[in-house]
Amino acid sequence: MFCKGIRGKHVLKSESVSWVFGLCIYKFLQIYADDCLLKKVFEGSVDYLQVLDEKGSVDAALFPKGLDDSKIIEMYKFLSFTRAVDAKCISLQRQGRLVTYAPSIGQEATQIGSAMAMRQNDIFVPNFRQHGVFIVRGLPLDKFFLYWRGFEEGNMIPQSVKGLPYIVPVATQLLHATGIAFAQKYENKDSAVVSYVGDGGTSEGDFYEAMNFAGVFKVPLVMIIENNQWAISVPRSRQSATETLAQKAFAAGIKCLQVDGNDVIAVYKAVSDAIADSKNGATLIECVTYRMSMHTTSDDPTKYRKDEEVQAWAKRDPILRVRNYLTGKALWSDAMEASMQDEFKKKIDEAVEKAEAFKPDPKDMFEHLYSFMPKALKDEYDDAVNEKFWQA
Ligand SMILES: Cc1ncc(C[n+]2csc(CCOP(=O)(O)OP(=O)(O)O)c2C)c(N)n1
Ligand SMILES: [Mg+2]
Repeated sequence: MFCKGIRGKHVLKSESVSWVFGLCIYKFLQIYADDCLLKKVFEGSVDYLQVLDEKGSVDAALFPKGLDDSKIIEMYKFLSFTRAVDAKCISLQRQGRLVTYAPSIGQEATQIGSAMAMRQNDIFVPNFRQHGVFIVRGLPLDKFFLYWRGFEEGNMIPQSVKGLPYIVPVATQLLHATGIAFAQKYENKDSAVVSYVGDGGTSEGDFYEAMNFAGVFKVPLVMIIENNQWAISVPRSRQSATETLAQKAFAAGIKCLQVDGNDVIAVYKAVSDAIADSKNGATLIECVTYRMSMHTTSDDPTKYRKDEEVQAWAKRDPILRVRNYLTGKALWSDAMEASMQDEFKKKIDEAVEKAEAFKPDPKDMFEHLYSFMPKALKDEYDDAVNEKFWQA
């Protein structure tokens, strides 16, 4: 590095000069860079909630206060009834007695847990698969069968149910839900809105628009993503590159949580907490569940998913784990199960009979579109109300 100069003094060699110069520049840049480091302006994480595991054991620290065994038995009955109704609908459709049907088998905990968390004044806004929610909220069962037989009369939801009708256009219901939630706040009402969307629905513009509005106006909304891993034949992995669907809430500035959607107690707790906090704004809850059956009765899932996947999820069945919990505490027996199933069968058969006896009024096809009837329509109407027309 050093060498002897002409007068015998030690001087720096020229290559050493450039080395030291380089070091100075590096140090200078380091100090400058430290000064200019990007500041973190946002950081987020998503919590995951499970209370009741696959074996039926509960996490006592997370167990919701005030949830007693009688309520868990009630949950178990609703879970089982929803599955019995689903099984009946598939069977009826295969016999040509229902038009089409979208089963909820495997997703019952998400629906029953959330519906039981709602207070009487809360309003729910479904898509096309929330049968368990309608059941908990008291939709007369014959109306349910009527709708799935293809009669819109079945989709006229009684006021007491406090829910909107089934709706098929994916994610459009979220805009209605946000608007209704805004109205609750505007009118200073003590009620929240609970709405549902599938994993596929979270890719729709309506989903983001609804969340954005909910965030800005801090509306009392609980938006539940029923992530059943499939949107017809499109898997969750092709739906979004995000690790969770819950984190989409960050973009709208609303709270979020991911929940074991096959754990009715966790869903109940998450939705109860979100409703209790809804005066402070909306929450997005992703319930991780699985569609054990077909998308609808027109679909054949064996064409696009592996049986091993279905079998793995069967071990996480939402009903089985509640039954394990109850039998573990000697609160349920085979005899109780058998008498419950008999009771279900009777109830379901009566409702099917009533729905099948329904005679539509042909006038209904004409009466809801115009305030006055144009001539061409009036001619058709006259034919339709004429008994002989139908006999011909
Ligand atoms: C706007 C719109 N696009 C497409 C469809 C056809 N469609 C009906 S259900 C469905 C998949 C929905 O998947 P997801 O949101 O995950 O709900 P899931 O059926 O799994 O409950 C599609 C594409 C539709 N009904 N509406
Ligand atoms: Mg889905």
